Amino acid sequence: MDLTALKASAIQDIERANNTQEVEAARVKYLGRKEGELTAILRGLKDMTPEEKRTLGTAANELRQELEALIEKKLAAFARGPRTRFDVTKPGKKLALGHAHPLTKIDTQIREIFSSLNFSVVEGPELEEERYNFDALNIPGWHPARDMWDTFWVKNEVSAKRMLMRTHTSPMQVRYMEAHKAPFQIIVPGRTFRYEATDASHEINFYQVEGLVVGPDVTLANFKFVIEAFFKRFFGSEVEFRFRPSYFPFVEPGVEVDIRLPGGRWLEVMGAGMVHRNVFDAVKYDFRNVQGFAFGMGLDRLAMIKYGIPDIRLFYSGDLRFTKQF
Ligand code: FA5
Repeated sequence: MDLTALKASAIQDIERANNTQEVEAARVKYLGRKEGELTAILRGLKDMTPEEKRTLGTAANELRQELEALIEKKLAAFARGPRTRFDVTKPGKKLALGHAHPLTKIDTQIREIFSSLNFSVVEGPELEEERYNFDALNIPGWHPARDMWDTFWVKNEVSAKRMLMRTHTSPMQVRYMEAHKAPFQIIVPGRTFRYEATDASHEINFYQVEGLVVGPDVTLANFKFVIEAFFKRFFGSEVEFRFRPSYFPFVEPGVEVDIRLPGGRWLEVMGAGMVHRNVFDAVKYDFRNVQGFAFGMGLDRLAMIKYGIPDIRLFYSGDLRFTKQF
């Protein structure tokens, strides 16, 4: 068989192969070591004249390379699998978009409202030193008020400082005043931790938003104005809330704020009061020149009221049937 005819038939066989076995059969037929047709030609070269060897030999070797490349390409195409065809007339498929968790939404709204009231938003560490969470807030080690915050203590293997997961966002009051001069107004949203039994309105891990306003003439009336403006923006003008006298070591006087639920029941949402002079002493502010109010609200509780969620534990259940409703 001459080389031109062999080439034509080999290319045809390879191209027409429908699967890897057929490609392999074509390879054996032309390039097989024993019976391959092209192999036979190449083997026959040794009996030819130098002139024939040069012309036929070159052409035969080129053809062998060509066929090998073709076979490789064909095999690669089979490995890739069949080509998919698209039906351009099919209707589009809706993408399943994720969305923010209800607590994230509430967090965003709170930041926006306070920013519009000219507050700065700052954040602090979740792993905290005993001094910031307690001592500098007028709660020394012997103080019975420490029992108000059941604490997750954390073993400290690098220094003698006692460490804990912050039980409230109030430590950031101290950190901020240590690093800044008055006047200022800040909020501190953040995660907090308490070693306590859970129920419908208590979690071991929840969120608070601390507020602190310090300046020369700040009064509790200013707090009342700010918090009323916040509630009205957050819940709407119908919201009902009340102040109750309360006690926190780092404020004097202290109050708690409740919000009326649809059923008529009151739910406590925050503690607040005028910054205690011992706290100003701890951060080296002169209590004769500045006053301040501070508050700490439960973000989860605000979310529960706003969305009518009966149990705080639902937020942390990881159940998409719950999360998707918001
Ligand atoms: C405090 O944590 C004070 N740091 C608040 C404060 C700040 C007072 C500044 C004065 C000045 P309390 O433990 O009451 O206070 O918590 C504040 C709010 O956090 C509560 O009103 C409640 O809304 C929320 N909260 C407290 N414990 C939990 C809990 N286990 N689960 C969910 N929310 C909680």
